[in-house]
Amino acid sequence: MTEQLARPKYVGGSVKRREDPRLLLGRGRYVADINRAGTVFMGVVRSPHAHARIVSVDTSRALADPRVLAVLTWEDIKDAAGPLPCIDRYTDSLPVLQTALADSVVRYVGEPVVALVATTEYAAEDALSLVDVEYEPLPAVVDLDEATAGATLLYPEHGTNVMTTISQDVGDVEAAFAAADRVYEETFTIHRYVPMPMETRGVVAEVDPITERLTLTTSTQFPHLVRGFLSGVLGMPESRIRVVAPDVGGGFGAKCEFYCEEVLAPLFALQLRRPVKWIEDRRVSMVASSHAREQKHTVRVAVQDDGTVTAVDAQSWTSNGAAYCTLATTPASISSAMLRGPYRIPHYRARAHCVVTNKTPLAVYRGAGHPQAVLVMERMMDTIAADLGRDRVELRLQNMITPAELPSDRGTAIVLAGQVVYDTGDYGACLTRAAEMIGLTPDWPAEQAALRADGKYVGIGVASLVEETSIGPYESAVVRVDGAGKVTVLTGSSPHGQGHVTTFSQLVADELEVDLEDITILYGDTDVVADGVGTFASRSAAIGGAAARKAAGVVKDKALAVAAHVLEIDVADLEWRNGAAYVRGVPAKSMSLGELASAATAWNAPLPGGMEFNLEATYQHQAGGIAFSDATHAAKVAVDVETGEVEVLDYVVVHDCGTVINPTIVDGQVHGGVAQGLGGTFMEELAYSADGQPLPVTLQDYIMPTVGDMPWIRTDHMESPTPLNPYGMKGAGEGGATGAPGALVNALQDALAVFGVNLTSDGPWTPDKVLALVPFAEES
Ligand code: MCN
Repeated sequence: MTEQLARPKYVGGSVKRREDPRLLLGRGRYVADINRAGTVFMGVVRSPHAHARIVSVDTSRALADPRVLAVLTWEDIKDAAGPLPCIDRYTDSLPVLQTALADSVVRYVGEPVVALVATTEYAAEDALSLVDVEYEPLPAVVDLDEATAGATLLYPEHGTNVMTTISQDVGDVEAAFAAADRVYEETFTIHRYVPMPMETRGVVAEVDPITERLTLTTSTQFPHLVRGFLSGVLGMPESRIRVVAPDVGGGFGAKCEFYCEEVLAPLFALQLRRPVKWIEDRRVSMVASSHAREQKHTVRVAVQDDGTVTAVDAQSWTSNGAAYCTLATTPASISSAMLRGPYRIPHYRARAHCVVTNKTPLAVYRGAGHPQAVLVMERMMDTIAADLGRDRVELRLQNMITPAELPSDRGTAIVLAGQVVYDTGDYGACLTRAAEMIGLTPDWPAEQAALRADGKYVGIGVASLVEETSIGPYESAVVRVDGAGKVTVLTGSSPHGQGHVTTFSQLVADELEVDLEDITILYGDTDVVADGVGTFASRSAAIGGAAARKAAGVVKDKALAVAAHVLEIDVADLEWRNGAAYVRGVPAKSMSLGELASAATAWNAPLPGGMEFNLEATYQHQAGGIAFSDATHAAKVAVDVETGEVEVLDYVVVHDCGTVINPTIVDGQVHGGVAQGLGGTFMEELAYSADGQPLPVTLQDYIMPTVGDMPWIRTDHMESPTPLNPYGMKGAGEGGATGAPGALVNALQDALAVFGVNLTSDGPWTPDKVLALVPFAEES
């Protein structure tokens, strides 16, 4: 027994975010805040055409401007810079990679064609109009069906616009359909929208005059991967490149991409030996940062009369835009591997086609391919329930995988992540709780009818999901303690809003039993943190956090060994308490973490058994599989049938991300994701004209939700720890975005079902589109 009260644990507590005071007081430091002496500014001439041949490029007028210091065209860079990588290409994917500048053909509006550097930002912007590019327009293909049909080809040499087809085959689909009592078939469209981080992208590239190394400061989610990509593209050893991600004002997937500007600015810096800066404006951000979501799905579902769903046969088409970017096939891969969500459905076939179109390249956005899959499956569950006259919750529960059936190998695979084997969770309990909280009980139809009799069109929708999180391969951490007993943690998980400083401190503080304030978390600089992977796929808590806590555990063991050595007793006679090594039964005899760190330095007594000096440890946590989080979203909406406006009256998320480190942070993650799902469902659309011009290019015509549009979100947590790390955490960063479109569209469907509607799109359900569903709207 210890003499002192046990120290309260931080993990599981709603500790206030440690990073917020600095950010809220305006002391954040983003790429745009970096102003080195002698900085020059990059501008990029972009294609105004969706598809055109470049006939000629004449930079003489720009070069004649005394403020213009250098210009790069394709001819200048073609030998210096290789194609930009796509890391999720399937082995049989056709090679359609981007280059830092277009070679002979442009394939989307916004594609970089020429880059220049001038003395000021204004001069760089002015000089763009001095570059003369002659184009010969080619027919553009923006429609997914037309692109798939292939009458117009983006890469004629491949003879098709379908660059990859991903297959998932589980069980015997043909036999299941032959034996089915009923078959439901539907086609769903999912529109294009964008991640839209508050901070746009930006880079500063500079060459250190002493070491001649290149430093790229960039607003990225994965500085270590950027270092590797840049090394590959420029053929420059990684040891000569330092990548820094300072404060990053959101990424949402758009910044786990490697972009042309991250190659062009370094090329100029190497040439001019001056710091080169580029900051993306919002207009450029909307055409030059990655786009998301756009897919079409056709599904056939085999069902028995008793409600058992036996098989799904799915085809999907993703509008990948003009070329493969860093994470090009992941959305299609995830939506095809995860379509069945929490449901057993023993027989499954999917063919997911990645199709090039004359639009901005499409990549991952919070949830990647999950929100699309959830929308499709959850709409089908409602359709089947309605047709069979079954309760929607009950039908779902009948088909849901139970805890007793876990772990469950689903027979599908996700690119880069591996086999889909659901680990832990109680999907039915999540659904039951969410349905209860929102009021989707057997009494709901009667309540709804009464509201309708009163002229109110109110609907409830649910969407249950299982999502891939915490994918590997590993994350690294270093934990070191100084002579003052203060702890420094280096992590490869480079945050951009998630609150890692707080949650990683909680994990390490609990392991070492020290105060949060004693811990400094460092990240985002490849020279400071030698090794890392990055922040995406809701992986940081489960992989990076586990690595940090493990490293702290190694440090603790080392500290105990040092204490045993100094105190000349057996390590078994020591115990770790309150950040110190205590001799068991002799409370007065102890050594603090600071004393132990001092004792472990080289100028003190040699350590036993060749132990390395200093209280420091490095740990790589390798993910032994995918941790699957789950949730049920439930939304209650009211439709104003006179105006088409939809009000979200109530919103519930019951979420299970394993062991919760910080409930407030997890709630915040869920809320943010729901806001993005709500925006996509009711407002946001990056639409294109038939000839490939993006229609909204400002935030005046691309409508985003504001706080006034947000419902009060009620969350509840369930905790099914994963066995894939010693502490049980799974990912929490994307579940909010993943479930929202499905729940909201199902709620809208429920509200308007009386009109015989069948919603087969994720929206955006703007008032005019909603009004078009109301038969008497025009007459009134
Ligand atoms: N957390 C926790 N308990 C858990 C799981 C997570 O307390 N069981 C905490 C984590 O410690 C972390 C946060 O919740 O502070 C999110 O953790 P995690 O789910 O591991 O996700 P990542 O940190 O890897 O973040 C990536 C994820 C993704 S993929 C997108 S997209 C996204 C997101 O996080 N983009 C964001 N959340 C975002 N939040 C902000 N503010 N900005 C973005 O761009």
